[in-house]
Amino acid sequence: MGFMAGKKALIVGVASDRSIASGIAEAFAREGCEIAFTYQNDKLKSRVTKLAERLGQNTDLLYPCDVSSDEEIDAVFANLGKEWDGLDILVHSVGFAPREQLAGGFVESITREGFAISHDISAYSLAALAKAGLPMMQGRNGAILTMTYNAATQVVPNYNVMGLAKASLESCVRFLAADLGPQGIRVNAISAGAVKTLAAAGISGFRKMLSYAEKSAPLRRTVTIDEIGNAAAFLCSDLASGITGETTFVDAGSNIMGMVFDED
Ligand code: NAD
Ligand code: 0WE
Repeated sequence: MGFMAGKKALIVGVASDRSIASGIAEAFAREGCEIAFTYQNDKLKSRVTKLAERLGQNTDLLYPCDVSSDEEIDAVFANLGKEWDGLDILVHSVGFAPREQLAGGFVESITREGFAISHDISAYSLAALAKAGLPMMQGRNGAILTMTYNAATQVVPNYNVMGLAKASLESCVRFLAADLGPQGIRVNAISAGAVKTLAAAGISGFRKMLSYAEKSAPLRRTVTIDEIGNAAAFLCSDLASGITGETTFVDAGSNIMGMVFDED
């Protein structure tokens, strides 16, 4: 029996088989967790359906949810509440800034609108989902997990306003953890190393970033979505019952390096 047997999870953020959320779903399913999913829009519905089928999950538990809409967020839990008597786990694996925010200098690229959108979709949405999901999560050792990136605290070229949004997201994890802890709900983040997903496609210089990680990370490689999924399964399971408000790195050790020398 898996270490998540009997748990019920909602996963937000699957867009393809390469999504970090797909790696998380894979590990959750393997450990015996039941999973419901949301999808951002109709274009992505069939991909999420295929993943749910492959993982042997109930394909009735798939709900549209653009996290910029309070109505869609409310509808997810109204509908899920008709199927499940409660929810143990909420996974938030969503990040977005308008593409032009992620290229060029920080000052040059940032706009009021780019700031507002990136913070709304990438940071506020965690609080919004936690708020709407709270009634279903009460009284059952719940766990909430989000995905962040080291550029929240260390400057990474071109990540720009997303770095600010991730800093806000990590702070949100701590405020949620403090607020929901008394109700038995734990809130954590995984800070993942760079992985080639849709959100990384078309980012200029992304290949260079992956090869830099292969040269500089203590493990001399990048991480896989399976490795992130395994850490996520641990953090959302009762094995992590003493851990809340934390940001756990799953990055092959990259974040510990203060300086890196060229090996050749
Ligand atoms: P991905 O493109 O597969 O996933 C991003 C998800 O965000 C998609 O499912 C997309 O539908 C969703 N999304 C975007 N805007 C949305 C909206 N308005 N409403 C609902 N959903 C919306 O890419 P990923 O790399 O798996 O990203 C998942 C998370 O992991 C993000 O928070 C990202 O910042 C974080 N992360 C990624 C990396 C990396 O290198 N890929 C590293 C560290 C952290
Ligand atoms: O969080 C991310 C990706 C976030 C992201 C990606 C996109 C691409 C498509 C947010 N918004 C958008 N908007 C789009 O239109 N990562 C951690 C991956 C990533 O993205 C970078 C990175 C890394 C690493 C962007 C610049 C520099 C490094």
